[in-house]
Amino acid sequence: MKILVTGASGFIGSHTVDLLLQEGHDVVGVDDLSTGKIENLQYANVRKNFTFVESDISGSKRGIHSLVGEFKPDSIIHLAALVSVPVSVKDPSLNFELNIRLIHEVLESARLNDVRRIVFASSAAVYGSATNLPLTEDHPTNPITPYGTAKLFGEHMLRSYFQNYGIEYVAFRYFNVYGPRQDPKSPYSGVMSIFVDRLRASLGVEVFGDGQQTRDFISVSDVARFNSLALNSSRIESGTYNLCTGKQSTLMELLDCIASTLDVRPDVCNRPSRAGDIRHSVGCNRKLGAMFNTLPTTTLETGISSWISDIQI
Ligand code: UD2
Repeated sequence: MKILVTGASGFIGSHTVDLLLQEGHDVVGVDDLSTGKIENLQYANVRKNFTFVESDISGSKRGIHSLVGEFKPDSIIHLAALVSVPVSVKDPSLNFELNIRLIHEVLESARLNDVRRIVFASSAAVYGSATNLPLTEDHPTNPITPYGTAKLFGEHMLRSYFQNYGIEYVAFRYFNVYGPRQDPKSPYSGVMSIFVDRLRASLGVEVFGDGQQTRDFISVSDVARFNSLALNSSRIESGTYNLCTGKQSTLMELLDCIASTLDVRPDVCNRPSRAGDIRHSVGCNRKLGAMFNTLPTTTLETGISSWISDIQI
């Protein structure tokens, strides 16, 4: 199978590329290296079945149309995006370019080149404020930010291209993904990468609020596995799926787990709750399990300990 991965050198993209290569697929990865890092493709770049293209696929030079026309992939996994929710609020035009116009171009390139299937990185941000938990796929979608709204647009366009042109699709609503290669240095980084980074450097951490807020943390290794299943399963039911563990962890549980794995006593500074923070988030993964006959398997403890041993190698 020939697979095009957009956003290949990013956090989720690079793990997905590595797994697809291990499974023996021919992979073409494209990334403009604006947030992704070439070091993330260390394993991939020495593999014969991998081609890397450094390009901005939203641009006219080696854009998505020319790449899909040149490589003729069977499937595309579209992970290239503006990934920061706060940046989408500060710069909605950039969000429009990268998260709305680009999915349209990806779909058009697929239609014009007979691509069979698209896997798309959507987000739990499509739900907005939850009215009941756990979030199931039929929970109302009321995204609050330009980012969440763009992801919902992407899901609807995928459905429309499936209905009108027969292009199969899976849109995964990612919950809080964590693991190796997640950037801890941006002010918008996920809490796990910040905590791991700071505790490893014997620095204190900030906890916004009482630390009893909960999230559904999913390991990037599980995310890569489901991305591959969505691309490669012979039969799929096109649609949207929560990609989550179904387990709720409090921030303090998370901190304890990281601290005990590193064998440190965390120096915690309590801060007021972050504006706009949601209190609890957890997804239901029943639809995911029914489709793929498997569920995410990595517990928080094993995910954190394998992440930390990966950094220490
Ligand atoms: C995600 C987005 C965020 C916003 C939100 C909307 C990311 C990284 N974050 O936030 O931009 O769109 O969804 O629901 O995509 N925390 C600390 N200390 C820190 C960092 C975070 O206490 O140093 C807390 C934070 O206040 C929150 C929890 O940790 O209660 C998780 O934060 P997060 O940014 O990792 O994820 P989330 O789901 O709140």
